[in-house]
Amino acid sequence: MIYQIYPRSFADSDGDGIGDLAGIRSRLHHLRWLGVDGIWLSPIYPSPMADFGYDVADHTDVDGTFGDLDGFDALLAEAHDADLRVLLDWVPNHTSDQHPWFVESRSSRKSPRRDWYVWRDGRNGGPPNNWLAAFGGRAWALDERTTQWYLHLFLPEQPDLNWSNPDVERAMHEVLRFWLDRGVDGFRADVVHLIGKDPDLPDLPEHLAHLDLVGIHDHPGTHELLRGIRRVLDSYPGERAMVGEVNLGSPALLAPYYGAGDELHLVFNFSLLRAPWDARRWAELITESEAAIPAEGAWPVWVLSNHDRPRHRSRYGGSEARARLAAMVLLTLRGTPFLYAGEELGLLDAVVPAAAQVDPGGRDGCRAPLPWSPGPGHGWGSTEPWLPWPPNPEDWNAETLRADEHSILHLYRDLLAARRRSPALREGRFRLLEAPQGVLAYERTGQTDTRRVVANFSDLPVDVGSLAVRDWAVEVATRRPPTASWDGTLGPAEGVTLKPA
Ligand code: ISL
Repeated sequence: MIYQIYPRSFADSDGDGIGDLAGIRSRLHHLRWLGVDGIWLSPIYPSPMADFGYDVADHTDVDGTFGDLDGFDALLAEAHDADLRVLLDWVPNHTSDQHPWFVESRSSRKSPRRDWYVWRDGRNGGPPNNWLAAFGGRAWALDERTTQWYLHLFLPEQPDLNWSNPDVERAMHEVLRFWLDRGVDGFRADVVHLIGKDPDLPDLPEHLAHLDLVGIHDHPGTHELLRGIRRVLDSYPGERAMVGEVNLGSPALLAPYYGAGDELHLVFNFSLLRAPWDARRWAELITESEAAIPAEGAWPVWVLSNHDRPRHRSRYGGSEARARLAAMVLLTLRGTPFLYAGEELGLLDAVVPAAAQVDPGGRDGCRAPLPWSPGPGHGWGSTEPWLPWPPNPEDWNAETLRADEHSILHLYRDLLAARRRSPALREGRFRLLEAPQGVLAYERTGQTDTRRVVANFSDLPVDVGSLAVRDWAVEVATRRPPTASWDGTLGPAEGVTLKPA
């Protein structure tokens, strides 16, 4: 299980209201106690923060807001001592417009780095093609001085790199080596499916022209680039992994990004993150994913929340019961679950008043700071962090939840412990079970053990006794305290993980 840390919002060591690396170090014990295997840090590099770090101005240093390289080395060493792997965010598709590469590239049409980015002449006085940017507007900006347009699939402050230039490929491999040499265990690769592009940059057909490229771009040229990236990782000792963000619609479109075991190690599957609260829909998506990413081939990834979407508890109408049930499913499916910091605390999105909004993508709510304790400052040493607290931090904070063994935090911990104990939950095969309406049920079978998960998504109590009473005992229940002897009914939004009696 990998735990995503959004460094600005995780923990603050110096009271400036922005999280930092020393803050993360001071909270590693929380992750160890919870049962995390590894952490992924959203970008920590020097950045003008137009997209809060996804606009990288220097790939091989740490932004002063977060600390410095020595602080990073210390964090890495402490994480490794605590048996935690460390993945960094690698942003290969674009840089900041303040990156020296781009400053040089835009300086003149003759610049030796001109071709490091995607420059084109305009068409009929307008941009070179009809592409749109992810944060609104067209995907091209005109550089007045050199009278050419550059491509930016995100903000104008995030020009796209030109990966068809071998010098760019080499330079970005060097970035990987810089951090691999320091000992990192791998990377989460930001929108990595965007790096291969048709050099003709053709218009999108009219029926797609209202969409930005992020959800639809699927160019075959990317795969050769991924194999090159994989070779860099494979040249290092130990296990180094690359998990790629590939934002394509259906699980079937993700499978090719694993290659023949020679591209990405893991590919995010956002199908549940995008799904409504509906047992049948979840069953369909899980079945589709199982078919697309079969046990013999690759290893799936599951995720319900991240720094780009409203938190899942907020998406499910704020219900704690649903958040608990979702956690049970997330942590018992076949694959590697990714947790977004704070979901183990059952956090809701913060309500961010218009005047306090800072993200160009409207994603501030899910990026609210994590409350660590009750009382002023909630462990941040500052009463005014960079974004408002999530709702009711007096109750919804790590310290208070940890003191209550029936809290959602303990449920996450118990589920992770159950996963660690059971080869079936860790690596067993997956089989969907027939279940009453509104119920998602499945079995996981390993070499030596079996588990069943029965999850009632509906708002009514359901009798699932035929699936689950005889021969089965409750191992983990989302309801706390669990009823002493289970009678085979599940209340609204309740679930159980069962083991053979
Ligand atoms: O944020 C989104 C929707 O709310 C997505 O469309 C997002 O832009 C997409 O998932 C790509 O995300 C990644 O790259 C972006 C960065 O802003 C995101 O934070 C990152 O996760 C550009 O680097």
